[in-house]
Amino acid sequence: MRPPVINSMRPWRLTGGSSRGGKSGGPTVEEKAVAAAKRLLADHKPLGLPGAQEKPLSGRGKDRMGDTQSRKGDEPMELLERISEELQNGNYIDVPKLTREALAQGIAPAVILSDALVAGMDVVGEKFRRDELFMPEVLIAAKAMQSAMEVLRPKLIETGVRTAGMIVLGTVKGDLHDIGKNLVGMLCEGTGYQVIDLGVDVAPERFVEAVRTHKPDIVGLSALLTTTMPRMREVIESLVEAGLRGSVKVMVGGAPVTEKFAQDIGADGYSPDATSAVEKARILTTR
Ligand code: B12
Repeated sequence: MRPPVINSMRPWRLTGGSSRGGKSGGPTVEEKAVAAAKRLLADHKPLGLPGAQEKPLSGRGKDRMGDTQSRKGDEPMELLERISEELQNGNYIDVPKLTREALAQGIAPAVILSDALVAGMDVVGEKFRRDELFMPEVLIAAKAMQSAMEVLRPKLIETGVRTAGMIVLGTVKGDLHDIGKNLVGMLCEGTGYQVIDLGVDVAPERFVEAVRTHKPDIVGLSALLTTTMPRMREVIESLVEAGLRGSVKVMVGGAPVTEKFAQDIGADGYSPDATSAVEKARILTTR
């Protein structure tokens, strides 16, 4: 069972904090939905439903936990498909287990990453784009991806698999919104990028310092407030002043940010959502 408030709308598309419910003094629908998504990310707990603490949400309200235990004798392809499927279900408990099993079967880490995890996340991204999945479901799938990445990361490093590139990510100074940024970070990480997350309220000097230290391919800037959007321009100007602008691509995003704004401030790329942010990152890092 799921709380209807989560599945009945896409809260980030609403405008105005009092569009539903807020007038009574209680939290608005947006606040509740976002708080639930944040809880999921912070605690690995599925929406705080009574009796559901041990289990993640699975696809379309159906509890699939019972049939996801490791089965002996899975063929490698079948196992990869199961990982992909469980990732799409947001099964963050079994996805890392199955990933371990795939490694134990001798499947190459890079194959698990591309054919199971990234393949699953691609489906999630596509369904999200078509409004068939909602933000909390995407966040749980991303969490499943993160859990599997924790298993895979050391193996990928061991086997010398090159990452797709490095991204330094942060929400600009004065802005505390980080849900969208985190989603972008997770999907980028899930598709092979090394992500260094500087957090929220990040001053231009910190972005500059991080570029100097880590030499990333991309700096990703997030802003959710019209009042903090100008900080993005300041970051770019600071990179120019530090003589680092030529060495790094700048990608910007956040609800009020537009393609035109990105061009005006001299950014290299803009994306309206996490899925297209990954595509944009790929374009920027293969140029
Ligand atoms: C949650 C929320 C909060 C939470 C933030 C919690 C957190 N940890 O993030 C809290 C309660 C703290 C908060 C505070 C405030 N908020 Co607020 N908040 C929201 C809310 C409801 C949802 C934002 C969200 O998470 N959306 C979901 C994510 C997934 O979407 P997203 O952030 O847009 O990210 C996607 C894309 O934009 C893109 N993206 C994002 N970042 C990046 C980066 C890159 C590089 C790329 C490529 C793409 C990209 O990909 C993401 C994933 O698809 C919005 C309303 C709304 N419906 O958007 C208001 C909203 C953003 N807040 C608003 C305001 C005014 C405030 C406050 C000033 C309120 C106040 N008076 O105190 C404060 C400011 C605090 C501060 N200094 O930052 C306004 C902004 C208005 C404006 N035009 O500036 C909004 C629009 C509400 C409204 N309609 O009035 N808020």
